[in-house]
Amino acid sequence: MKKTALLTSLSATAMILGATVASAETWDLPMAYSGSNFHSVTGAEFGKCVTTGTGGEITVKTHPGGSLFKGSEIKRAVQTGMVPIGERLLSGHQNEDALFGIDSVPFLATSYESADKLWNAAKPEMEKLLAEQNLTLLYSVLWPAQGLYFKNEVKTPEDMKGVAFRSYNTASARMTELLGMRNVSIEAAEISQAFAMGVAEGMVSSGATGYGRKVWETLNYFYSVDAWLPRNYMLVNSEVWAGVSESNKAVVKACADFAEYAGTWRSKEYTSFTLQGLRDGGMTVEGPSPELKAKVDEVGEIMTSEWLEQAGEKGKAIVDAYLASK
Ligand code: PCA
Repeated sequence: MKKTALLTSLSATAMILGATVASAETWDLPMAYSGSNFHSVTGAEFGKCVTTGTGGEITVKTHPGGSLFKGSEIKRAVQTGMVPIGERLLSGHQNEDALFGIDSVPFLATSYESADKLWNAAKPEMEKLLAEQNLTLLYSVLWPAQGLYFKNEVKTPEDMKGVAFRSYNTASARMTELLGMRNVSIEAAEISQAFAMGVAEGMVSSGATGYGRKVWETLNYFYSVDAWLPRNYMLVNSEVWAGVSESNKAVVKACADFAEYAGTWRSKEYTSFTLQGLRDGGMTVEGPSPELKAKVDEVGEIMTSEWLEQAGEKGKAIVDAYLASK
């Protein structure tokens, strides 16, 4: 090889290496729930998939347990570009737009099958709303059905009066209030401590969260009312997303599809596994008494009409499409 040809080829190699180094980036990915929670495990696997699939051009670094941003801050952090990507329960932002609470309307969709149908009906509007907020949806995974946790036995609505009850979104807070209890908002990552200190004596949540947080250390009853199945969402900043190469976008999308599938599968498996875990921990796990069920249904009806009023035409169109698909 002639010297000039060698130099040309060396500088071409250097340019390629330089280009590769310049385009390598790290995506810090904040998540609200503890590292052992199945959403966080799914998010971590998604991150590994992206890192490997893009050959390190996008290296995803996960930060579970609210360690980088607290649950309530994650959406804003992604929207404003403080981080490129994040995972969060969107119903936590129902106060911004009622549509974010579509998955937490009591008794509208109480199984995985119906929750999927509701999601299919809601997805186009949700993606539009997210796009207006500089956010692109990558995947979403359901939590198992929500039941009522209490320290003391609850047979009648009277037994709930004045109980300090932990909420995590608009719907859980409103339900607390309508059931005659005192609302205390606490992120899942902090509930074990809150229960231990007596800050709250109950909550509405899934078996998965109660199991993961070992709530049997302070709570004794779980009533499986199946109020709703909320979703966590993996969101990327739309400007960041627009700058991703087509080939890396394809990798990220494939990893997202896989994460949605695997996360949903885990969520389903976890439903009975975690309820058994609560029993093994010493809790009574059963259906609600007829009086409790009647009260919760009544509250559900009030909340459904309130949500429909807040969500207006768009909300009604989604619910109608969902009901027609059932
Ligand atoms: N666990 C989360 C949200 C829904 C759930 O099942 C929590 O309790 O915060």
